[in-house]
Amino acid sequence: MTVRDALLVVDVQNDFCPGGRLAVPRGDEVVAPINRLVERFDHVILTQDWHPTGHASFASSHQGSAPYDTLAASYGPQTLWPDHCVQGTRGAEFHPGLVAAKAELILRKGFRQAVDSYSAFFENDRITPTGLAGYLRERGFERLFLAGLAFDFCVVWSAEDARRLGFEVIVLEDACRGLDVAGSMRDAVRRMDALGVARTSVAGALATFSGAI
Ligand code: VGL
Ligand code: ZN
Repeated sequence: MTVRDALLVVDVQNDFCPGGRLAVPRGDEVVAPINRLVERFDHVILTQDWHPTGHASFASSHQGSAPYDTLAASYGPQTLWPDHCVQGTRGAEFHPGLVAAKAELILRKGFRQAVDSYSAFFENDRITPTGLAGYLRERGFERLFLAGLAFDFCVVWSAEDARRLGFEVIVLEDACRGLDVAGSMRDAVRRMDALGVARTSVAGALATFSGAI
């Protein structure tokens, strides 16, 4: 590990864990490996899905729509979800087991009523930046390690954008879990491979840190 490395922990929130409103199967299993990573990294950034009530990504906001339907939003196709991660609710809080105290930045996303934001870098209109790229560049980070939920939505979208923005990206696969909606897991792996997003295990990454790099 070098001073140019940062750990980006994506959306480890109650609503994405079993019992939550948009539960990722076995989503809570990412907490233990992520805590091991947090202990080893000098720089930790967390993202938090953070929607207002009645957000445009909620199926409940569109009459006649059901969760997992696709809606034609002004900016393109948008999957509709159960209400989740509503600002200020327990579901939007980080999983209570996550060691969040060390984070130097908590980046909230999806707070604009009409636009969703899977990626930590750009909203789903693909134009509006969240400011994270500027933050990372100004701090001198060049290599990002990603973990969290959901592998096939917010993790892959963030990983792709990070690559396009010129960062080196390593996804820690066993510290992620996915939703697997209509082949989205396989699709996510393909998209990562196509952009040169590296995939490895937590143990594999930590082992390289013990050696000199
Ligand atoms: C996410 C769907 C809707 C995620 C967030 O964190 O992957 N997925 N909002
Ligand atoms: Zn969301």
